[in-house]
Amino acid sequence: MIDLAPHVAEALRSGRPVVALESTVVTHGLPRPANLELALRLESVVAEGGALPATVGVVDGRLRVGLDAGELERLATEAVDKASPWNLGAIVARGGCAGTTVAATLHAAAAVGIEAFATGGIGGIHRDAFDESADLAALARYPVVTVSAGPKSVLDVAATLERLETLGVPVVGWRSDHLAGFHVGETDLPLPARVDTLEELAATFRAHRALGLPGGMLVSQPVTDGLDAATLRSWVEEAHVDARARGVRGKGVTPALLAALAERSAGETIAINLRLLEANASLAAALAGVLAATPPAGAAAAPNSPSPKEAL
Ligand code: PSU
Ligand code: MN
Repeated sequence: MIDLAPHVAEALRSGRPVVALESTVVTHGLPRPANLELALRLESVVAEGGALPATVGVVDGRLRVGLDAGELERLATEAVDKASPWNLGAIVARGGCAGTTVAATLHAAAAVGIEAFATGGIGGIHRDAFDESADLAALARYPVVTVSAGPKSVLDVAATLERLETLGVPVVGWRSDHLAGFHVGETDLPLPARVDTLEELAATFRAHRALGLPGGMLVSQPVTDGLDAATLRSWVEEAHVDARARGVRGKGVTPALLAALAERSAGETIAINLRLLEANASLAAALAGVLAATPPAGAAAAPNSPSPKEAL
């Protein structure tokens, strides 16, 4: 039931670096037309970083890995669903279209053997009790490295980090000691590990897997020139008041909060979101290069795997 684009299949077969990209950020995370521009831009950033981009989404009842430009345009411009593991089967069964969340994208990436994935901010624990993103369980389950700017700033970020610890998801700070705060560069929450080179990043993931530990790893990359924490906090408070007043529930909560933040900040949160998405795609591409050049012990190195990119 998973449609793997032939060029992505070929790249994976020959051991070339591939980066998965999600599409809920396109369908529900950003306003039009910035969403489509961003989708195409992220693919270019991954390609410039020496890896093949594979954007994941659901089109006419098929879970597709490696959407083409026409499919991306449809997802960016049509009213489509938001697919997570709990509704993915239903959307496929009725032949629908959807953006895939981090959780659904991780499932697809793992199913086809993609090890590197870039998103903006991950879902996590909301302030309202029992609203916890399926992203957390998926990070704990699928052997993929997710590059993010930390949990989205509308969340209870400290609780989200605690849950990642409970779930045994390694959270690695990219050139930073504290968890990235999505729209703010760094939070004051210390991380269990910091790395400063791509080789250390790849080695950390390989060690996690070689120890027989399940699931993936979360890379936390602070955005440059993020918002001041106090300013953001006041906008987040207002965004929650807005969402509560409108009675938003369930999978509508995250998109509504992000839209409210964009309005409060006169678009500044969107500009930061676009910037961190590009930075994460670039880091994921470079990491994919190193992972392709250093496959796990036991797996044969690809004959023509590229040398790791040194630019970062
Ligand atoms: N990152 C962004 N913007 C987004 C998302 C991530 O910069 O809109 C999406 C991801 O697809 C993530 C989802 O999986 O938001 C989380 O939604 P929820 O909180 O309902 O699990
Ligand atoms: Mn939720």
